[in-house]
Amino acid sequence: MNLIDLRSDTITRPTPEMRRAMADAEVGDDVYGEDPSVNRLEQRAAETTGKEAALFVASGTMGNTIAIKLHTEHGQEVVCESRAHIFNFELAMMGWFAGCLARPLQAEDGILTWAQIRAAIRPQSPHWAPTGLVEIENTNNLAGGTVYPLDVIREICDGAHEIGLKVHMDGARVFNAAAALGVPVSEIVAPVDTVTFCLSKGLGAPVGSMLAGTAEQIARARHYRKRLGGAMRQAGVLAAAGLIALEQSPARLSEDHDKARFMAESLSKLPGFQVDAARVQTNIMIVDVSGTGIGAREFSRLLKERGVLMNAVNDRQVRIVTHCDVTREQCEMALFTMAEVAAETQRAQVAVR
Ligand code: TLP
Repeated sequence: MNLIDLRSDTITRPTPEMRRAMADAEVGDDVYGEDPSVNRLEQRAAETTGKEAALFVASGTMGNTIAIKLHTEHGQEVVCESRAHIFNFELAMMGWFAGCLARPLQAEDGILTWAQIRAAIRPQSPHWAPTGLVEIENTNNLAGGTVYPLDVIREICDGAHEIGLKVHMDGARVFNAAAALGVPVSEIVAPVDTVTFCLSKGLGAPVGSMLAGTAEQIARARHYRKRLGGAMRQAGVLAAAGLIALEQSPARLSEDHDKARFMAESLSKLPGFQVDAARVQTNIMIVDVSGTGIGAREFSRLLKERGVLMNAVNDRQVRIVTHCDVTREQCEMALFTMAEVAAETQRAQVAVR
């Protein structure tokens, strides 16, 4: 069966051009700083983000883990949004590696404001752990790929910097944010201290993420990467694909956003589904399927039987992610299958009654 995979943009496969570049990559030992492809990728990532330096890391999780360690001391708190990847999906690495505790805040659409963050910052006290870092996720994955407005990022960073706090952006999908806003990534990340972005999601590379910041921070980050077992040798084989992803893929991300908007608009008109299409800004949407009369996990299972994959994120909602390896026709097929499952479950319920 030809599966239509809407589980994540992480499932994208390298393009033929990426595979060719991987085969032909110039390589060396990156632990000696001698891999020309890795060096080129790190330089291009620094230029693209407008930061002094960048580091190639194995994953977004590794990039975020290192960033948190860079900015904090053991026993501090990291302020983040309640749906943040660092809080929910990184195996408590901020506790395990950096000795920090999350201070999660709930935000409408997953977009924090400075006013909210300021209220959560711990003043000096014999009872409270001091705040060590502010983290913002852009786009906010589980809030449905929502995008931080530029002025909100600026205000958060100005406020945090004024009281001596650093801001890290988990920009796993910051290129999607840039495509949605129509601005370069460098403009989005200019006020933040460090940013992680992923080559292996919407940009389509097989492996890897980048962490960007000052030269001093990235030099320290190199030590932490080694400690995490992330110092790779002839990693240029991977970096070569990453370079193509960085240069070529951002221009096509708006196609993924169009496919997502199309799906959201169609779903908002289908009985049994709830999604606010106007809020779908990028390639992710969270859809409430409880109106079909079955839970999200069962819904996802029934879809899978019919060749469509999407993940349940809780009992009521599924997440749909569009990407370069799913066509508009496949999105239409997926909609058709979703409508079919909803109609069948409704018919079954009427029959039981
Ligand atoms: N997200 C994955 C899953 O882990 C949920 C996905 O399918 O979306 N930050 C953000 C905002 C992410 O969405 C992810 C991955 C990461 C970091 C971690 O990246 P990796 O998987 O490379 O460690």
